[in-house]
Amino acid sequence: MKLIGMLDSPYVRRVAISAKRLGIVLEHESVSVFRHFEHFQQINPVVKAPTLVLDGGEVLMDSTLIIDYLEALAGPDRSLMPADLEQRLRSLRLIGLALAASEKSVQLYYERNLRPAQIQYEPWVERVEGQLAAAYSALERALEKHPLKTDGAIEQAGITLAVAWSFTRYVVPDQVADVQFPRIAAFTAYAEGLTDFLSTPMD
Ligand SMILES: N[C@@H](CCC(=O)N[C@@H](CS)C(=O)NCC(=O)O)C(=O)O
Repeated sequence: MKLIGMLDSPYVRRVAISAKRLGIVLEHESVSVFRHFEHFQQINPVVKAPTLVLDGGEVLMDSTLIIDYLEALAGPDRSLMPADLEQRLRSLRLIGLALAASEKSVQLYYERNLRPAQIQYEPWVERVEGQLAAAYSALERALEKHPLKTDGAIEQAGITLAVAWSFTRYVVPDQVADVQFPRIAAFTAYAEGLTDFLSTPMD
């Protein structure tokens, strides 16, 4: 199976790290949705990263759906999601917030780098900045209540949270600071030191 997309995308990176944690080997092709648009189009006409090309030629997209497929392939014993309902709910909530934070960071990045300055729409930018701050504030509060473990194997909530924070700090560093969100920053520092993160660098 082939994972298509650049690791500077939080969605591609969470799939790549999850596959490693699930014990699934993926071939990786670093194709950019911008610089290699036409090549990407030939693989997936919708040009969305990540794209997963299965051995039989089927094409999957959307990180959560790709991870769902990889989870099913790996089997329940290797799952990165807690089986316990209460813990699963907590994980799903963290993942939802971290994905929203990734999405808002992408939107700000696109706004700043793709849209000409003279047609930027400030009320939209402010709205997205507020949503980004709200997502990280809720995540920080959630970690205060229930810290993520740093002494066992990292799970999907931890992977998605750390990947999101590293991405936001990379693309819109003015929006978030470690001192504002100390628990998220500390957990990300721990995660970025793990072998599966170190072998899947963002840049
Ligand atoms: N919900 C999707 C989001 C994927 C996404 O938006 N990826 C970006 C790259 S970070 C992309 O494909 N951008 C090109 C575009 O949307 O045209 C997922 O989880 O995979």
